[in-house]
Amino acid sequence: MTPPGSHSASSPVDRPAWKALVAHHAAIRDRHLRQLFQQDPSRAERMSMEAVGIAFDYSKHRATPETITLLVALAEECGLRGRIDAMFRGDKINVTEKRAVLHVALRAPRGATITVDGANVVPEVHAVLDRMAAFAGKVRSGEWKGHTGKRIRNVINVGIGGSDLGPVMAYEALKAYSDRSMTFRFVSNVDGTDFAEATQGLDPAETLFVISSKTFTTLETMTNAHSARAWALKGLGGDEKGIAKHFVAVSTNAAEVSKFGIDTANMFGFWDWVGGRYSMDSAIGLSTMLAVGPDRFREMLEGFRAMDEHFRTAPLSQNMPALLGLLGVWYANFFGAQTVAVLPYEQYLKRFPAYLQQLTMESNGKHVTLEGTPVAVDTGPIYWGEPGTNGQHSFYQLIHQGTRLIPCDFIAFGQSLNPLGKHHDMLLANVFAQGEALAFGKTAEEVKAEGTPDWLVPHRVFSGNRPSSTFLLEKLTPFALGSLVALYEHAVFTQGTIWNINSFDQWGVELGKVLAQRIIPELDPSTPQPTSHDSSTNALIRRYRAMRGGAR
Ligand code: G6Q
Repeated sequence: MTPPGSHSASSPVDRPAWKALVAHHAAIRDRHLRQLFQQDPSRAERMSMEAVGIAFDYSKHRATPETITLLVALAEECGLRGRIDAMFRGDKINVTEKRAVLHVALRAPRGATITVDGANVVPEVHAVLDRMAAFAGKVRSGEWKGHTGKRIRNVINVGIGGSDLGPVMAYEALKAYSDRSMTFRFVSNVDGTDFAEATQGLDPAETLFVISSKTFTTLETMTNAHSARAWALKGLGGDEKGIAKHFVAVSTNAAEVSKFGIDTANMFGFWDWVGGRYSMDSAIGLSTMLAVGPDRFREMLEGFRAMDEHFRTAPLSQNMPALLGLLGVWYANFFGAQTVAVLPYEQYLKRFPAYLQQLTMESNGKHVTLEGTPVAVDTGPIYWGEPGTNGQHSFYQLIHQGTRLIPCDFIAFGQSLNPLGKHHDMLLANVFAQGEALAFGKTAEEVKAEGTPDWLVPHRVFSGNRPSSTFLLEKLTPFALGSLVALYEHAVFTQGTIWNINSFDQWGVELGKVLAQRIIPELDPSTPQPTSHDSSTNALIRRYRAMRGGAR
């Protein structure tokens, strides 16, 4: 055991490039983006790149080409290249769970070979995709009928965390490509309201439940799945045989799936080397495939794969996920930025920030290194955001004039999926304007020159020098969505490598789960009052028991 407070030999702070970055930061931290742009007329060109259909402008960062060189050197010293190879090779890099990390295998081409424990996993991946496609085809065409002979018109995905956020986000993102004659809903919360609202107005005879759970033991999902079963049975006249036509499972746990009463012939599998938050392109994406069809789903996989190939092969100085990840390290560890705002100027990406919150924060919210010693530097920043332009009329004030430094990721598309008069020009004008305003601000002189009275000048000054990335893509297609998600997946991986942490476990979610299991029986007023907790928890439970009364 290394004593608390010490850090492991592989801590990034011991790397020569880190030390060089500390000195470099001291030299450039006060330089204003106005100055940086004035000094280098080719800055936008030098500090931008394009890959996989994504134009990435990182010139509005408080960084110079030298910063990038040093960050890339840091990545090299931290062994990013080797880590990428290890992940793609199927090494068990998730050391605390002794698992390979192979979401990249989910989008590998049919003929590829990726070996885990001596077996090539790619044929299995494609076998599941083919089964999903056959099933989705039957449901979408109406060939798959419900128990009473009606066709399936409603699909409800029941899952939580990684088994919900990806499916919801992808459904919303690709809604324009979805079968509009079908209804898609998502139940995740154990709060009964979520279930009640998701089933509201639907006919059980036309409803298919996709129970999505890697473990098939998650409290929320199993509770909702049992309520779904009861709801369906009631609607189908209590005939147990009806379940087979209205329930399918996505899981790695065949035993629990059959115990629940779902025929494993209607189960779509995946593997322990797919982390929940990296699973939207596995069978967990079944609801996505039902919505947009197998061809569109495969286009999405192509987008993921193209970004995988870019990440695997591009030099780090021209590697979009690596650069995005490294810029995150630059702000988190050198400027002390606590958060990153993700601001898609695309309504269909409204759930993208929520999706990224899990991807980034569950992956890199870690306090110890791979060796189990305390990390010496801050790890995963807080991700948050809302689509533009809505956010501009609320929290952008703090980004522009508050005291905190909040790097922003702007995401925008050249074409609208719903062209409507001048709307899209207005949307894009706003995203460009925000990046410009944040970077360059408005000086006191400029404010005064507009005839502003002296007393009001300080209030109207924008200091600027607030950094942002802009990602500009042609159009929100399934391919584009896949490439964007993979971009962030690999940026997270890059950061985890620099911090020398395990981005693929999530022990931090365990304690609350265990305690909840302990408390559930204590809420029954017919049991003795619990006294074993702290005085606060005991009192809250007592109060709830009184409120709850005999109601059930
Ligand atoms: C993701 C996490 C977590 C998980 C959910 C659902 O990386 O592990 O969010 O996805 O807890 O788990 P199940 O799919 O096993 O129900």
